[in-house]
Amino acid sequence: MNTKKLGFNSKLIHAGDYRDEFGSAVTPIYQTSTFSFKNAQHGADLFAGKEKGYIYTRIGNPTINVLENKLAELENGYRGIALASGMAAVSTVYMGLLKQGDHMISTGAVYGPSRGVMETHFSKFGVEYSYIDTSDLNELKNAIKPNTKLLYLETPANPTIQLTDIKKASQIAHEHNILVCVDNTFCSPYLQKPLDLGADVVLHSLTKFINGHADIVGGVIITKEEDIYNNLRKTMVYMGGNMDPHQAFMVIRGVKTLSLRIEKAQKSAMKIAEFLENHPKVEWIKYPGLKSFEQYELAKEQMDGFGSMISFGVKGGYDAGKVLMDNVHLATLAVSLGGVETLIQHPASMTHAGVSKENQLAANITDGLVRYSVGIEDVEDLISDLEQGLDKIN
Ligand code: LCS
Repeated sequence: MNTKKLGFNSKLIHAGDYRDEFGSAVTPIYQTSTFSFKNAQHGADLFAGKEKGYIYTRIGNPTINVLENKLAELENGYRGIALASGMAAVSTVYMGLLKQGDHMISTGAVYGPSRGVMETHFSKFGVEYSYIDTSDLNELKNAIKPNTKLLYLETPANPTIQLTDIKKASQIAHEHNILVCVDNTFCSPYLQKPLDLGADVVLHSLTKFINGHADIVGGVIITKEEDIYNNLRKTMVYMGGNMDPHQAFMVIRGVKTLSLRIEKAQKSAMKIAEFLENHPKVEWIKYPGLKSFEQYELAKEQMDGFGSMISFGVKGGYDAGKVLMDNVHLATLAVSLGGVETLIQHPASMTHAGVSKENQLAANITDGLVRYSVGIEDVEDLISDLEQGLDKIN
């Protein structure tokens, strides 16, 4: 079926569809590491690229391909590459697009390990980097060097919820022949389509909203152009960060309800954000849907909804935040995000603990910051849970 012209929800269900010889309505799991050749010539032709078909699961697999095609269509991209984790996607992008002596500019408040792997591993191979506030386009212009090859954006950023204007930042980058990659994990393609806004590559931790059920880890890279796709596909195959067929099956199942889950969660997030904003024990709050959010206009323009990630600080800093985290019962105290269950965590000591204190503070990841990922429980229950937790703070 040609699904290109269908609406987003129809694509969620049908894009990438594959029917096996039995007409299975749901994509089967091809749990195999290798595929037999019809004869020696067939094998040689597959390896030479003269014939299309499957060879070995690290290189390609029918179940994984369904997921890759579905996600590429949802992001309006050329093709997708599924990987074992979001971090496999991040490091494959760095490995494929950067070489010794190249420079990368990145949002300072990215997911901790996306920064950590650059600072501790890619630096060993002579890759240079600048972590800046990419929401400030002048700062971005000033950070560009003759050897800058990649602009790596995360918007909304984890965990500060700071936004970067993808369209304008991409224009600036392209004037200098710099490729743009956007980590779209916090939005999913339901809320933001970076390739339509000018980015060259988009990636996700599928572990979050796209799978949505906190039961697998996975990642994907989607490119706009064929040549970048070919480069990154080869990088993935050589580095070996491929997804497993069972993982792919789980994500194909999970993503079908993406819009239903996000609609429900973001409606609740708006109510929770309003509750927190008006609570006397809350010192500050960042949620793109609040009129008080500094980048509210950009959020309305760039995103198709405000999402369900909230960051806030309680009066009394970390000690008070700790009391809250230890006293909520419906929200689970755990890292990760974007699942059907609400999660709460403390970035400075958990997800971003690998980032030095100095760099945390430069990126506004303060000790008092608590991150809240809204799930699909009843919003009244979530608010009561927060209310009784906040009451425990002196
Ligand atoms: N990009 C973003 C924006 C993320 O939030 C994460 C994980 C990754 C990439 C890496 O994906 P993974 O390898 O875990 O699939 N973020 C996490 C977080 O905030 N808490 O726990 C994991």
